[in-house]
Amino acid sequence: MSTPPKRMCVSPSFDNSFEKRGKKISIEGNIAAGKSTFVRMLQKVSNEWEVTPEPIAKWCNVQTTENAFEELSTSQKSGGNLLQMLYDKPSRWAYTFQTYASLSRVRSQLQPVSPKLREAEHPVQFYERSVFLIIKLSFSLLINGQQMCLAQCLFESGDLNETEWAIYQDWHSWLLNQYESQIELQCMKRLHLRGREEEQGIELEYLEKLHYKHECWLYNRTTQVDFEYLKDLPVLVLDVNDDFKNDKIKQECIIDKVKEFLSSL
Ligand code: UDP
Ligand code: D5M
Ligand code: MG
Repeated sequence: MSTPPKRMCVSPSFDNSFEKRGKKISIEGNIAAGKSTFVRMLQKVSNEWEVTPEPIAKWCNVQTTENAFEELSTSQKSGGNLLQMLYDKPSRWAYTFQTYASLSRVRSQLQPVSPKLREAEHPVQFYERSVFLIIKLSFSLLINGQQMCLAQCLFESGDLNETEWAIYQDWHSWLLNQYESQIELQCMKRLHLRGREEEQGIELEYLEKLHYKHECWLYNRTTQVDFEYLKDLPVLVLDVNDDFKNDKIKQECIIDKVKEFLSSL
């Protein structure tokens, strides 16, 4: 079978010019670090900025055809809750979860660019975790998560066996290849504050492991990555140890850092 083209049905000149102007930024961070809160804040800053939240609704209600980003209450859910299944029995569901999380992530990240963004002079797309990377929300002790970190943790804890891990790495690298062109207690506190039912059994140890993975991946940059160039991608580290959700001054300070970072790219 021939290799499919990397991009389909696009006008090369128009698409190129958008790709030249546009920037793609991924917001990475541990569970409950504040990524969703952060991207909601970014969405309001500029008409030229668009955010793609994590498709969590898809994982909590697998059969839904509704908005993949909108969390539903327990009574609204009718499909299988894969996130709950993962936390209830990781050894059974980790692989299924990784497959579905990757698929839904890639699908949401390949949504066509909105006409408004296409026309923008300096368009920026922010993704809440992604196959691309850059901004990391950080705490002083525990820092933040990406697909690979999360999957690797599940392998190291034995919830993905060697064969599953090998298969996962194989198709994860393949997917990246196809699409590459286009806490400490604070974290735990936020996790409980958010009160997502599926996550109530998460232990600090798991967040600590994720923190360490993120440190290696984005700060020390010692994690083996799929492509050499990923090692050199610029990373902006934002300390969100203090509450920024309810603090306008802190928000302005963070937004200034993001703008400065964008103009340096
Ligand atoms: N949160 C907060 N102050 C902040 C950032 C986040 O109180 O400065 C809360 C937020 O309202 C939520 C929880 O922390 O209840 C986790 O945040 P979010 O869902 O944004 O985290 P994510 O898992 O997306 O990183
Ligand atoms: O993450 C949303 C929830 O989904 C949180 O409980 C972690 C979990 N999650 C997300 N991606 C993965 C992968 N790839 N493996 C395991 N668990 C995952 P939040 O931090 O709220 O955005
Ligand atoms: Mg989130």
